[in-house]
Amino acid sequence: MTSLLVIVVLVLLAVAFWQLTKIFDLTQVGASNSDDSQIATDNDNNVQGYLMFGFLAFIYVFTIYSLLAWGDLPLHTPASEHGKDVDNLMGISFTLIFIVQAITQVLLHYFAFKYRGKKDQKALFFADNNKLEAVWSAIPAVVLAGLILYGLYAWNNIMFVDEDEDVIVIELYAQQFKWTARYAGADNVLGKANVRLIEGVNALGVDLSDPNAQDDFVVSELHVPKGKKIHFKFRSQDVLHSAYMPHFRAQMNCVPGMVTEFSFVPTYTSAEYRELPFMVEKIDRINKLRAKQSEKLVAEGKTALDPYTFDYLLLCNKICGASHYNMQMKIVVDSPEDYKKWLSDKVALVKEVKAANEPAPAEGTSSDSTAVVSDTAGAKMAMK
Ligand SMILES: [Cu+2]
Repeated sequence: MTSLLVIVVLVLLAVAFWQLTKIFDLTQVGASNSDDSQIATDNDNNVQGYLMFGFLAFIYVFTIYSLLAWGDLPLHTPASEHGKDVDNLMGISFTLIFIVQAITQVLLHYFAFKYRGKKDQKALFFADNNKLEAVWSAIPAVVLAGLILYGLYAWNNIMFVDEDEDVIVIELYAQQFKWTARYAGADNVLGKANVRLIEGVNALGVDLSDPNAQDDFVVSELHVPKGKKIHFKFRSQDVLHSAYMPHFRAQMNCVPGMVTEFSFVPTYTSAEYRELPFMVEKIDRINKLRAKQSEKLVAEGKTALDPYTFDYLLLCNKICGASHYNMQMKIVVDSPEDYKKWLSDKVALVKEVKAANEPAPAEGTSSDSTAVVSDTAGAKMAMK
């Protein structure tokens, strides 16, 4: 709010200054040897020409400064098998953009300077040149076609899931504003689900009568084993969400009424990723900032900040409502042994629902409002 006020004040000051100069100009009317002509002189054109060069220098200095100051902020080593393909594609695209922009900006500013206005200079009438147009159309067409073909090839490789392949099937369920994960269990097939079946503990609307649903279980922290292909199926309860797992270079929209998919193989456990040199450095840097901030907080009598530890995250990458920014779930990549251990104490959703419903004989009054339904389920659980 303060910054907005500052901007408003600055704009008003600029307007006031501009009006003052106009008044000043008007007071000079009629004064001898004053040049109030609206036509640019050679001197004006020279100034504008050199300003073009100044702006060119500004673009380059700012680009170099940005690279030096913030160049280490983007995501580093990918934590999935296909991640390097995405990074390659990104790297090639950025290199091309960088080279093309470096050349075209120099040309643009140089020609603006070279052909700046001069007294008595006449513009040359130049209709067209077919050869020139063919060259500058063909080069971008060939380069872009190459990029697009490579991109399609990479995307098809990433999205291909062999039906017979040994994968772990997990459903990621999006709703305002949280994620829930449903594991397909021992049969590795998710039971059917429908938003109309949402009731109490069964917050994902799983069809509990479906044989495939009998071993499905639901968790609020995603665990996956390293080195195994995970086949995610996404659903959304309400609006468009987007499941974004930046460290795995994975993103897929979650669309109400349909199931979308994405699969990848994690290549580093959470513990291994924390030990990568760039991550050790990053954690260190963040913790130094936090320590500094904590000192300030403690001096003010507030609680100090917790030290930061790295965790993989599943984020929402579609602005889906007021708490969108906080729609996230922790992802833990375990070693295969740890994953097995984690799996061992998971209770099937069917059992959970049964346990929640046991002491309530007067059932069957379903309501359209899930909030009301879950309240009664909560009450039922409390009664137990
Ligand atoms: Cu969302």
